[in-house]
Amino acid sequence: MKRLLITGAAGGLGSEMRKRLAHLAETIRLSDMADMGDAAANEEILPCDLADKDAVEALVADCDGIVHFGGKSVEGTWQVVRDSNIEGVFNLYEAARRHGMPRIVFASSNHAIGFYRQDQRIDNAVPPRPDSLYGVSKVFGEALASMYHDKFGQETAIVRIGSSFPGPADHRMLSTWLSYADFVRLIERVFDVPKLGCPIIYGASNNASSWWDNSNVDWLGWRPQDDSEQFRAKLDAEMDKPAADAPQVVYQGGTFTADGIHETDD
Ligand code: NAI
Ligand code: 15L
Repeated sequence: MKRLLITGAAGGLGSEMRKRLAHLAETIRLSDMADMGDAAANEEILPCDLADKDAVEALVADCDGIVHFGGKSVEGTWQVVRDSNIEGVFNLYEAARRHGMPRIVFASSNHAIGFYRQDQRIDNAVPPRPDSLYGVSKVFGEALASMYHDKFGQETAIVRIGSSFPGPADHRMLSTWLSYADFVRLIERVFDVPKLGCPIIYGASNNASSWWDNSNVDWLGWRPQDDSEQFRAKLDAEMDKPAADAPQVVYQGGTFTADGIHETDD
């Protein structure tokens, strides 16, 4: 690609992928509303609030691919979730429609299906069961991507990311963990395949205790290689196991299922 846009570039995943995706394009365009530091030789930095339609239009112009990480990444007030994850995603897809429909990786979340139980194995055809306003906003993003594909041919990889951090922070994440290396392998496949369409992909490593079945997207050729089991003994030693009826061990979305509606910003 000539130019790849990464939104949310100041965040945890964005700052990691900024380093790891540099080989995918001649120029990496980085955007966030938080500070992203200085641009490296192959980078351009364009600060932007995703809720600002005109700014997003300019952001997307001249891009051949987009990795969309920007937005509220946990539960928040409706106003914040709406501005970043509803208005923001709409602005992004409208800008993409007007600028050549670059292929998009949409960072959806396991919280779009968080109310499935951990004793259920689910594939990408199950109805959404969001566990929070945040999860509802990701369901909206998935639906918007689907509509732009059916109506205009816009291609998107909808990635229901589990937990993408250096390692699992608790026992639940042994099932949901997505290593950075496996995420890079997935993004490489998304931009490599001749025809993408608009698949939903569970973003998890090759974890022995996974709840998610990606067999419907085998054709993509993504083969995650890491397994969270390497972290189990350390977690066992460091943490008490929660009670058998605690949300962390009942629902796939963990504690998000037990969180109330946020009326004020933290
Ligand atoms: P993060 O919170 O570290 O990064 C999100 C970035 O988006 C922040 O730098 C923030 O400033 C920016 N942002 C928020 N609202 C914005 C707005 N209105 N305009 C411009 N920028 C805005 O989150 P993280 O962990 O890096 O996640 C990235 C994406 O992946 C998010 O969309 C999140 O929902 C999704 N995701 C991440 C998971 C993970 O395990 N890290 C799991 C599931 C989904
Ligand atoms: C998410 O959607 C969040 O962005 C991330 O911070 C984690 O909470 C992750 O899900 C998770 O479920 O572990």
